[in-house]
Amino acid sequence: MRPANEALIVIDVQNDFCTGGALEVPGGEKIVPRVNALMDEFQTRVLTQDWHPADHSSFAENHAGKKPYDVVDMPYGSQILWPVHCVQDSEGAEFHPDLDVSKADHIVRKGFRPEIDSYSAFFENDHETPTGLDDYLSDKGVDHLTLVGLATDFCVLYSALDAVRLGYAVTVLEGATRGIDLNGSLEDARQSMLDANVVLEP
Ligand code: VGL
Ligand code: ZN
Repeated sequence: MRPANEALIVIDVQNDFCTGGALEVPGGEKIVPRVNALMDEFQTRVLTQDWHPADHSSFAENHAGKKPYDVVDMPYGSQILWPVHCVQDSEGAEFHPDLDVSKADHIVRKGFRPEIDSYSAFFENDHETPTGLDDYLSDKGVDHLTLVGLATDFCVLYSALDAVRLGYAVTVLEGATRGIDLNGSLEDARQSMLDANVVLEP
């Protein structure tokens, strides 16, 4: 068992990010058995859940003339437009059926405000509106995070970088992540994480 100052953060292991999902991450579901096993090792286990309203501003179909993967300027910075995914209460937004949700101590839902996307488990994409996860972990005396989940180059990346900024020691288990890899984003994400002193382990 890991010591009490360590937590496991499982990012967005949801149907829409797995094979056949609306925003499929190749092989996304392959990480599930390892994630379940990891949950037995940690005393604090947090799941995040991408949780968008149907009118969410990150969906290409909510922008006239735009298509998925176009980029638009939002008040908080540039935003990639995605296919409709993880709509609240839809099957696509549910956790993968094999993920052992009963082992989770806390679930963070994010991306529920129509006007702003939220990749990170800690802050929305304005980098200042908190999700409450930092307070939850700090209250438990957690200062080391192990991150796994989907997608390596978006929600795992943003969560890892925010966690470092907040003062956590951060390890990403790459073998328990999968990436979207949009125009080389997976390699860029690895480099950004290494530059930020995130420890990448297999
Ligand atoms: C994610 C794109 C849009 C992710 C979520 O979980 O990495 N990526 N929404
Ligand atoms: Zn999303």
